[in-house]
Amino acid sequence: MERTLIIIKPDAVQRGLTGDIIKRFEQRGLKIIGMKLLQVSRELAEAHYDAHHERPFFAGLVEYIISAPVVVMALEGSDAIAAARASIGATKPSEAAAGTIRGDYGLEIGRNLVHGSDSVENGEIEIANFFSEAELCGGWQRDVDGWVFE
Ligand code: DAT
Ligand code: MG
Repeated sequence: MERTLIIIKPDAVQRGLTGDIIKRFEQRGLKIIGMKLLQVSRELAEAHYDAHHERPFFAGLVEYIISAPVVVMALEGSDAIAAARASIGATKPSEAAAGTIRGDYGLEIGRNLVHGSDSVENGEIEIANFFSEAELCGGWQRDVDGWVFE
């Protein structure tokens, strides 16, 4: 089982898309093991996007992610990293396939609605950055698991 960190970004929360976005991951079969609404601090935003520190868009990216509350989710499932990123769509929403979150709701790269971890290792790191162990329900048995996972 893999784990991925999903961030429903400020634009999606402000636009009232939170419920629809959660629903897409849920109906895909990914299991929610942590979820909360929070205002991201500048320190946490800079740590989360540290890989992009040298990029020209870094400052704007940090301002965007701290501009309003976000909903963060830790999701678990087989191939959770790839499955979640496929549901999210291409980084640039104008190029994202219809049917993906970005392809259905976005146009611009700086308003691309959702984050999903890009590797198993980063998923674990990012979840630990956003959630304490006590906030995660890691071992919970979902009654439909046998109908989603082989
Ligand atoms: P993704 O969010 O699809 O994993 P990423 O990790 O490459 O994409 O970049 C993180 C975020 O940074 C992305 O969601 C939007 C922003 N970003 C990436 N490339 C950008 C660019 N060329 N111009 C402006 N913002 C960019
Ligand atoms: Mg990324």
